[in-house]
Amino acid sequence: MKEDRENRKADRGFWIYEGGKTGLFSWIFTTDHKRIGILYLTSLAVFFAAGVTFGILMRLELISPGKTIMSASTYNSIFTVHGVIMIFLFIIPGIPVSLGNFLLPLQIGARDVAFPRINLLSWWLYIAGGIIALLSLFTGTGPPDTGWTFYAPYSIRTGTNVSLAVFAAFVLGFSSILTGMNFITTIHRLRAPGMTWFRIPLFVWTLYATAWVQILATPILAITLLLIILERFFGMGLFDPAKGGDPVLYQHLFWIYSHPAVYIMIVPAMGVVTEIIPVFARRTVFGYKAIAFSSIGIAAVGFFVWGHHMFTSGISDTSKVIFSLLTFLVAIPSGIKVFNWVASLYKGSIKVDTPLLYVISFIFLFCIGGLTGLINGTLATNIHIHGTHFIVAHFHYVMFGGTAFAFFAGIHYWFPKIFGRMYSEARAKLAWLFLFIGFNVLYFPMFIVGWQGMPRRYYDYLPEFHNLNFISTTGSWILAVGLILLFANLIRSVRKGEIAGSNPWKGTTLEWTVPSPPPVENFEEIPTVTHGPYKYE
Ligand code: HEM
Ligand SMILES: [Cu+2]
Repeated sequence: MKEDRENRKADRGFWIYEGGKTGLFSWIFTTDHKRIGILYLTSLAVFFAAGVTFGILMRLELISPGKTIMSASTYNSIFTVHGVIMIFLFIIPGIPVSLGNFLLPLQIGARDVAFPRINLLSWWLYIAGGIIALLSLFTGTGPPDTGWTFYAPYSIRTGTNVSLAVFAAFVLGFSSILTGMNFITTIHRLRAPGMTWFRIPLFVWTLYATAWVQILATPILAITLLLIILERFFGMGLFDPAKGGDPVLYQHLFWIYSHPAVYIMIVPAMGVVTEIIPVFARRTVFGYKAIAFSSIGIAAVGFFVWGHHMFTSGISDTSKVIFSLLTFLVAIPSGIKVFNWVASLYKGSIKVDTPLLYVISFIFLFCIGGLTGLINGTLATNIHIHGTHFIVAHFHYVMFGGTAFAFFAGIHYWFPKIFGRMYSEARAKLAWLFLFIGFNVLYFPMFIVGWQGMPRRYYDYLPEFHNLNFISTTGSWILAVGLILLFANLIRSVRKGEIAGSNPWKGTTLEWTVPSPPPVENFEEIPTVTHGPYKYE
């Protein structure tokens, strides 16, 4: 009976989440966290595709020295827009607003988030920010060309559309703050009876730590970006040395947000990884409390290391040494997580389905990204590699190889729950293969040319860097094929995939106790929790 109803529901498709309402308005005015999660997932996919397209175009330009397909100023605008889209419209909202929004109430045994209407408002602000960012591309004096970091004094002086782009990031910041506020209140107030703090799934712990960074750090960015707009309109001189201002002050304010922001990007990804490992290793997670506290630890220590972006900006030697030391400290809670993931897999009865394949890739790529982060954080080497493609490779390994690969793991893991259908495992594995090979062929050569001195943010380079750049560009094409295969498989499976049932992976967290897709009210009755998650032995 229950199974039949589930099959009939899945067969009619996921878009009838709210009491059978369909149509555009039932989506853009919904207050259901599940629908809002899917709205975000769809919007993120569109912006990600735009960001990837700009990335591929840059690689095409870099296939050989000299001008290939674009001018130097166009290249400057493209890496700026690529960075702005990927940071503010893909990876910062990323996992929390999509998978987090869909899964958080289900994992803690609640019917929705604490403020459903504010949840919808945060999506509207996200879309508004996205539209303003796109407007900055096609209106006025042309797309911004400062880099996504909007460094002063150039961002004050350049005639391009910096004010609009900065305003877009400002609006997106509020979407992020509202989401953070919503999640913290939900986790504190709406847990099911018996769901004590050490019975919460570890994905929820990472959403909790991330939400605190969102509400504490984002206002700093909001004020800093507003100051750039005021500088451009009124020339107050805060960041302009010609008027007694200090451009290094801008860098401090920008990175006081933007470094903690990298933990908004990576900590939820770590939560997805921790969630998937016990299910595909069929054993409980190693060191629950250590993993929970390491999420908080990373978020907290992450507030004190921003100066490592400024070792060549003329800050004092004392502060350089302190920031370098603190940067090493962040590696400890990250290392605890990696150790516990591997320990949880050890002696498990491993089933290598696509979610685990992306998880294992995450651990491999994140370690390369993390360890090169220690090279960047070391004063002696940083002076040499700052501003080169070594840095570009580093952050793509952590943000793309890390967060995006974990995102792909999470999408495949929770796809049956969200859409009520299975994806094609064979096609998913083929997509993974192209992605993994393409990724390393694309970004690993950048470490080498960067170490040899190739500067970032130039559309041209010296002939001796030609071979490795050619290889890197071909890597971007292999990666693009992988992304197309991944999306094609998932989009096809939404309608044509096999009916999934409520618990295809035999997971033990609460979302697997309800039908797929879940009913509007999530639970017929709010469950009472008597033990922690990941019970296998
Ligand atoms: C197919 C995918 C991608 C390709 C081919 C690509 C390629 C590139 C290249 C070549 C640059 C360096 C430009 C330069 O300094 O000369 C760059 C910069 C950057 N990329 Fe990507 N990227 C991709 C995906 C991503 C993803 C997924 C993210 C983050 C989530 C990301 C974030 C950034 C950022 C923040 C910059 C710095 C932009 C700046 O200098 O202001 N990229 N990318
Ligand atoms: Cu940093």
